[in-house]
Amino acid sequence: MSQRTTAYRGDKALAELLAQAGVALDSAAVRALVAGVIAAPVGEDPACWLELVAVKPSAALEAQLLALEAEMRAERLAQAAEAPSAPERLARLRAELACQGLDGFIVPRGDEHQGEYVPPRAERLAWLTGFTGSAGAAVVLADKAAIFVDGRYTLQVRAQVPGELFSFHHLVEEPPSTWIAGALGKDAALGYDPWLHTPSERERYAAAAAKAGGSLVACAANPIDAVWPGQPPPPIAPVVPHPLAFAGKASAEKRAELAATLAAEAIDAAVLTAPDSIAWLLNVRGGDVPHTPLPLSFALLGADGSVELFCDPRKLVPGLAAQLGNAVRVRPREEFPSALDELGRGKKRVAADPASAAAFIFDRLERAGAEIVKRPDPCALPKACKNAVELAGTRAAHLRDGAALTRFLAWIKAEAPAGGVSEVAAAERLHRLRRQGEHFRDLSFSTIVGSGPNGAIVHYRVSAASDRRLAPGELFLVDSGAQYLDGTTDVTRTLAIGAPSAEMRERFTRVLKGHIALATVRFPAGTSGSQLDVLARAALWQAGLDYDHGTGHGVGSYLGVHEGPQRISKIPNTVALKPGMIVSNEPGYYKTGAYGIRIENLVAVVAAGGNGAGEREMLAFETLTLAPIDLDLVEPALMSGGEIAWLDAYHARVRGSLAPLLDRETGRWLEAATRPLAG
Ligand SMILES: [Mn+2]
Repeated sequence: MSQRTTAYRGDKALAELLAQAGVALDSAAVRALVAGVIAAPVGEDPACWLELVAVKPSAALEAQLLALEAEMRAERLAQAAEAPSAPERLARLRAELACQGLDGFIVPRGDEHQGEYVPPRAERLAWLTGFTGSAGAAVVLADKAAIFVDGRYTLQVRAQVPGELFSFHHLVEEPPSTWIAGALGKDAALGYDPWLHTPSERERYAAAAAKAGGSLVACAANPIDAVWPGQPPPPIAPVVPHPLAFAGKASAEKRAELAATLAAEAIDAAVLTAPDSIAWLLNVRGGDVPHTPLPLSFALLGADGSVELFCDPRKLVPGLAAQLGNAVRVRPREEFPSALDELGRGKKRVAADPASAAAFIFDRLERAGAEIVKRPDPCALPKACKNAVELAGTRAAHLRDGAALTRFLAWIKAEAPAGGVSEVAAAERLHRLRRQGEHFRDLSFSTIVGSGPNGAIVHYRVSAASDRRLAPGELFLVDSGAQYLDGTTDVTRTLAIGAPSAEMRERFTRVLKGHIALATVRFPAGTSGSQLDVLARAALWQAGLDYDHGTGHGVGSYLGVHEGPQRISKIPNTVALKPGMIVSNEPGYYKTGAYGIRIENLVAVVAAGGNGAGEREMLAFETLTLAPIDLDLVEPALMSGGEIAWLDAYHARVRGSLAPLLDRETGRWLEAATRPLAG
């Protein structure tokens, strides 16, 4: 027990304090609220939720609320320790399925928003199987069960999931639909939760079930929820305004512009299911999932620019509803299905995005009589094209982020060769350095620090078990980023610890050549990221090398570190790169069992300028990220004069921009680390 923590004095004492403060909630309501609070991630300000109870709680009330929270967290841990065993969990699910007349059930890793991060409540796959990876699925039948993960998680799934209960399969090479087609019995009913699948996923499963002679059946309620004792409630993190000083455009203006596009297509309403779209449209931010300031919610945008926001009203900080204005009506999340019915009864034309909206929504609209228009989320493209204020914000955020990263890199280069730095210690130090920056709110994902062979594992996450010390002669890869109020960052640097081998220098330089080719390209308006992807790979291809991940993803403005609709990838993508879009430029090279290399900067799409004689509108990239690229790994003989000039100019810019933010010692280190290669 920390000495600062007061003991909880009981519900009666709390009720008295609440009454004294004029708070309308009773202690049972406060307990329900706290249950939601502890089902959300702990942010930089762990006490921020107190505002949801009282604007200015007395010291005594504050202490009791925090004591209650601590007590409930401890209870939750104790409960988790007493969770039923894996065979018991599977047996309970099978019994529940039998009760519902089902012969099987599909358990995806996902929530109602099909997002990358999910709240604890939606971690059904982890609860059932023990597998905690970020992607995967399981299928449970009466007599067998299977779990599907991709190449990242082949080892992890075997360590976490009992092989006698689940067979292991590759998510892509042997997907659940293939397994279902072979394993489901004739006339069997395979259940699924229509909130957790898009219509196209559902079609794939339905076809697989039909192939086996069975059928796919929508469950009215998720059967896992029925057998999961102590399943966390939906998360409650404060939804706060995102000030105009950072957002750059008022919500009313965004809504009016989108409304005009809907009206032009004779669409009455658009269903918004992506919380980042809703956050952007309403200029609000939340904290319901890790590393992305999302308010989990749904919304309906009307062709008149009005919005119905389906969100737990307890999450809204005082005054937010007033700030949203009369055109934004907050309704409880539970009323969302009936609002879809209302649209159907009115025979409305309703837009929904088949790539991200749940099958439930399409079914409900259709059944109620709505005319469904399948189109991309109307917020996705305008959200991706940052306005001038957002771009100025991200530039400012990148200065702070670059200074923190540079202090970190100087430290690693000095300390690691002696063998005194572990991956975990490195990640913690970088977090501490970033936290000192103005407007810091969170990391934008959990830091990837990979030394030696760990660097070759593309989505490596360090754990106590895998932690290793950085050693001379190895490469060290650090992929990290932060959420600042004015921008989201994502940057990867690869460092030589001690002296690198000639092969490491050669491979690194090829990755760098790809990075520079993409950073310096000029391209006509209308070009998509897929058309540019080859630039980042050509120098590797020449040597018979490649990397198995995308080259660039969109990045939000104090929102998701991964966002669409644009991307730079081998996978076809027809979305044109437009001015204001932020994408990553992150080619890499990975030698299994030995080392990994990645060089990642964020870039913004800008008008190319200059070249007035040109006939076409040309675009280019402005590099946003400011941090030195390790010259110990650069082989100048492999580079053209133009490439060397780019690197020198970039380093001069890094030095000039960051020097005023650095202490003298780090400044001196940066001076040397960014010395020009051209004489
Ligand atoms: Mn990235």
